[in-house]
Amino acid sequence: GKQTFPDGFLWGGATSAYQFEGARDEDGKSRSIVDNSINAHYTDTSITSDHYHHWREDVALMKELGLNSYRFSIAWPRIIPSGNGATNPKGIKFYSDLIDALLAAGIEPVVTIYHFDLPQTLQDQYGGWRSRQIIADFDHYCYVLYKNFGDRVKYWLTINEQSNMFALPYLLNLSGDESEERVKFQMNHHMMLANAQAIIRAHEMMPHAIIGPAIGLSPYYALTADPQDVIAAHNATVFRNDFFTDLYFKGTYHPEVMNYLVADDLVPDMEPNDAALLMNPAAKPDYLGINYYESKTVRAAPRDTAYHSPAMSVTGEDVRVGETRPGLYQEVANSHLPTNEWHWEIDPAGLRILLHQIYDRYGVPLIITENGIGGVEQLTSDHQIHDDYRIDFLDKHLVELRQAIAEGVDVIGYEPWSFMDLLSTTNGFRKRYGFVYVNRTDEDLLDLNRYKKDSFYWYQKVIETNGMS
Ligand code: BGP
Repeated sequence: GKQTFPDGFLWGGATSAYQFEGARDEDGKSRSIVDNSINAHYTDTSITSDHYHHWREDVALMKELGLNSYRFSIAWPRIIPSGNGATNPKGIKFYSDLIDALLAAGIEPVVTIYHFDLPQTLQDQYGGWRSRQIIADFDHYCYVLYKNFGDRVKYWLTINEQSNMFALPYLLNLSGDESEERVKFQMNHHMMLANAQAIIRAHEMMPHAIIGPAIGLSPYYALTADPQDVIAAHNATVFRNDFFTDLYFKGTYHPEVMNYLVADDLVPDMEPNDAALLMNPAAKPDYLGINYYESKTVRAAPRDTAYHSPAMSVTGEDVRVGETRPGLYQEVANSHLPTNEWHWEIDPAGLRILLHQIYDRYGVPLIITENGIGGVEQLTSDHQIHDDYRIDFLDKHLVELRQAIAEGVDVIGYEPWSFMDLLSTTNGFRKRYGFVYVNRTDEDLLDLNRYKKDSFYWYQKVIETNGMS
């Protein structure tokens, strides 16, 4: 018969605070930069799935689904509304109650510390991640979390998808213009230092904690066997993957990226102790969270090709433009792969390829912190969602995941995006990812009732059999 997954494998589902909780302005919470900037085209950000008021019911659904883990994020502006001042007791209580309910249901919390939702006040005060001041403020926020939840939370994720600040600049109040390249590398440098400090402090305060970043990664393929295209795939891998993961695990700037930064006058300002902090063995992540949605394909890009940021449109229409770094690579479509409704390429084998690449390079445990497919869905008159396309997508990815594990890659868990429908970062409620449907549209809140989709029953079986089905 088929192999199963390792004993103790974490079966979960993922969400993030600003996409799921709602209660944007309630109980002392202040606004984050994404509350204010995301999805103005579609829907407001005030209610989303209203998890803040439905959390007991939502945890009961997790239990019914059979989850033994659940990835969610804590909203910094709910915990410390001023960004760097007093702690909000109501914010602490919300997450404390949630964590207790999860543990009582046999569900291990996997907590993301930062999922795009920087307090707006820090953006206004000093430019947020542009300033070194953010490192101390982030450290204080981490201290508050560890102190309040460290006794009960074992699995921590520092910063979600730092790599996507280059792909989705509006997550950081940036425009994606080439003139912002330097500031992006500067922000990235500050995030790396904040990440290192968060890990050191976690190891000091919570000796049993397991902590690391969650990053969005794709394997990069060459469009053809022309060696110039193969080099382009290497370049893209270095710039979009290894650059970030080397800083996390080796504490050093990849030399090819550094050469490029020097040549283009993009080297971030650094202080003398930065290198020691990044290379401190106590700052090394215990594991790496990987968000995987698709592979990418590139070809050579001559020096005189126009620069293009990988920014995806927030209007959600078919306007994805391939990222182009002149002289290095240009992203193009892969004719071998089917696509979803938003032209994201569907590539289950890409997950296995990526896992091998990362595991070969760092040899650390990995956890899939996101994987999934979004689609437009319509509730039937008897409250069903027949999401066969999601079952097919997830099933094929699990086959590849299981094979990667059989081939020796150490993967400890799978947290598909998303446990329940929530606000899509790029497409509002038009694009749904959940195992559970939330009855609302972008325009109309309806009743916010929860309905189990066909994929809910499928995933329940998967978990019951430890991945056999
Ligand atoms: C990742 C984010 C998630 C989630 C997911 C789906 O980049 O970490 O927050 O939104 O992508 O993306 P989207 O909502 O744009 O389809």
